[in-house]
Amino acid sequence: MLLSRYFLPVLRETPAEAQIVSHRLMLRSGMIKQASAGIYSWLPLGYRVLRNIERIVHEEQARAGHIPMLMPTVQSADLWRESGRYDDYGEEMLRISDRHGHDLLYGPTNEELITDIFRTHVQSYRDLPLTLYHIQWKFRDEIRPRFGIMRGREFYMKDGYNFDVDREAALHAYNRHMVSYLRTYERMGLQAIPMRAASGPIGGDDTHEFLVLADTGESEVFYDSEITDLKLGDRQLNYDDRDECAAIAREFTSPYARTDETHDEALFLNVPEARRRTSRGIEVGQIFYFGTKYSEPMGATVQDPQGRPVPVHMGSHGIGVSRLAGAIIEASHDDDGIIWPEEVAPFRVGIINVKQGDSATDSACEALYAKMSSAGIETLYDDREERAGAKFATMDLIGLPWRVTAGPRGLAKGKVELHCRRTGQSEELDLGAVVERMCA
Ligand code: P5A
Repeated sequence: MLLSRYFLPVLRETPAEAQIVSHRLMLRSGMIKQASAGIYSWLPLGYRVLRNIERIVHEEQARAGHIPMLMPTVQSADLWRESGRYDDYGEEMLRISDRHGHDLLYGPTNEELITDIFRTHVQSYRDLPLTLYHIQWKFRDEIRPRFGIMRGREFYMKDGYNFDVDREAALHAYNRHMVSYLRTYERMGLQAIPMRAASGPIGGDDTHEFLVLADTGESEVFYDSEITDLKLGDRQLNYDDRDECAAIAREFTSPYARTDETHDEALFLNVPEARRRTSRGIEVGQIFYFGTKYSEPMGATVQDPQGRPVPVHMGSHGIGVSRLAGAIIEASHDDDGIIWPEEVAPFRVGIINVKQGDSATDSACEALYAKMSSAGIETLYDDREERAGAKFATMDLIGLPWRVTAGPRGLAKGKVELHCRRTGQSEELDLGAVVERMCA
């Protein structure tokens, strides 16, 4: 992408309304713009990040055997009356009525809608296990939307729903989601710690939230520092293996880790004092097992092997896709701007032409840009008539992992500078070796 033709409305001033660093940096780097309270437009740079986060979520869901689909944002109130949640959900639900006077709502979550799809099409235990998911906008009329997209009213969520013949099978789905979520967050460069939590309006007793530690997080958390040493890494996983998933879930949930909602001081005191930590965290996901809470009132049954109708056991699993963009920035930035992990970066490489208008420099940059693009490397070429200093500041702010700087002095020797945003290290490189180096 040529920056001269892109839409990157970078702000020089720090917007006064932004209280936390991720919100400030998202506004300054032209990623988002508030449309109204808690509702945001994703400008081109932010949209690229959102798509990358979404892609990682899809890839990891596919690996776990979960099936993508798409449900609407607007739902009928009647389904929610069947489960009893239409009244229970309270003021967070945005209620709408259409021209015929039918009650509709903008979905805050989709347990009812998916249960209706299931009961219409699935009748036998032979069709189980089944896990369906989608990534779709949600609306919750939060009393205090804040921190930009971190606590929005409209936000983008991956929500998945498992259907299983009994509790055992459903608990495997729970563990499988836990493992696949750990992997999803690690790919985004995040450590998200599963913590025993409260289930709120979704229901059920078994639930874990995934928290990224950050001073600006909204939840107070209590944990054993040992848990921060755990990493899934590149273990080979068989998601169908119940014991393997259960063992990993046990490994990651054995050290004490709870949010303030479930914190138990007596249990916490069993953790050796030197390892006791109190901190804050950003909730980037939550998984639930709630058994037959929806299937029973809504009549979602399957025939068991003896031919008897039994309500299916269900759970639901959510990832805050839009919130993750902010959480990643909270976890990865410096005074100059964002430091994107490779997999979510809006572009992998930025090229800076320090002497725009100098024909030799221009043509070297253009040739490099063309070569990078044809090698499939997502590249943003700053070809604007701007001071070099301003170009560097913009690149640092938007946080691309790599920067190639080309100027007449280096090019006279056939050299450019390659700079790594994360380590801050630079090296001189032959112009002809850049693409190979980026593909290594
Ligand atoms: C699980 C999927 C659910 O809604 N039903 C379907 C279950 N869970 S949840 O914990 O309430 O939400 C899942 C994740 O969505 C993110 N999230 C938000 N992100 C931005 N702004 C909000 N107002 C907001 N509310 C929830 C969180 O990451 C949460 O873990």
